[in-house]
Amino acid sequence: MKLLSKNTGMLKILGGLALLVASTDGKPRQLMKTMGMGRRLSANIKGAYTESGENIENFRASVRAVETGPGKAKWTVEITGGVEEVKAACPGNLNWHIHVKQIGTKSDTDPYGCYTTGGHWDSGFACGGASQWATTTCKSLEVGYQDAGFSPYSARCGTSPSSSPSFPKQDGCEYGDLSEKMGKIEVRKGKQTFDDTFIQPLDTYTETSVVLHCCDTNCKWRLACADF
Ligand SMILES: [Cu+2]
Repeated sequence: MKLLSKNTGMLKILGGLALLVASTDGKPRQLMKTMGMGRRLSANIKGAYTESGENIENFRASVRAVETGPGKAKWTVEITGGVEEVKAACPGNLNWHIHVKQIGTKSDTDPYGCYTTGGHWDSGFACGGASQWATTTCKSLEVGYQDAGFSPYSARCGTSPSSSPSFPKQDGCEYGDLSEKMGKIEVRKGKQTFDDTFIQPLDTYTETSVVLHCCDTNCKWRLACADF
């Protein structure tokens, strides 16, 4: 009798668990999103185009992000092809940004359309040199890129006095300025991870793109790109 009641109790627990799983179908993901976790972004880069006009068709890289908490994400960049060719063209590491537009019309001199993606995502008006608002609103705010007379970007981006591990000096940067926030991408095979502590909910960026810049001389050359 005792055994029977024990089994019945166990059955009730199992039944309850089954009911709980069934009734919350789809909701855990929703709950995670509400808590600022689990949203994802990914872009697959195929091909690169160098400043000297060389098309590195075998360059392959993926750029992924997953939200890890409110305003936080972990980025993973993995380069899987074309490393030696890109290294030869770009001896330095690569800058990388979220650009505001997806890839548009491609051309002979822009075979991957990286120059059609607009400026950096900057909904917080941090106003770096390639901010989406660099020639419009940033001008009226009188915050120059490196204009010492006003408020240079270098004095705003990542200069918070806080040194808390959960707040490691990324505030004041453009949300899309991934390299200035977290560091440049090394040109090597394999995965590199970056911790972002200054980012909007990742579904903000579903209509944007990621652009990699060759940082040999001026970091402006748009080497490769892909839509998120
Ligand atoms: Cu860029």
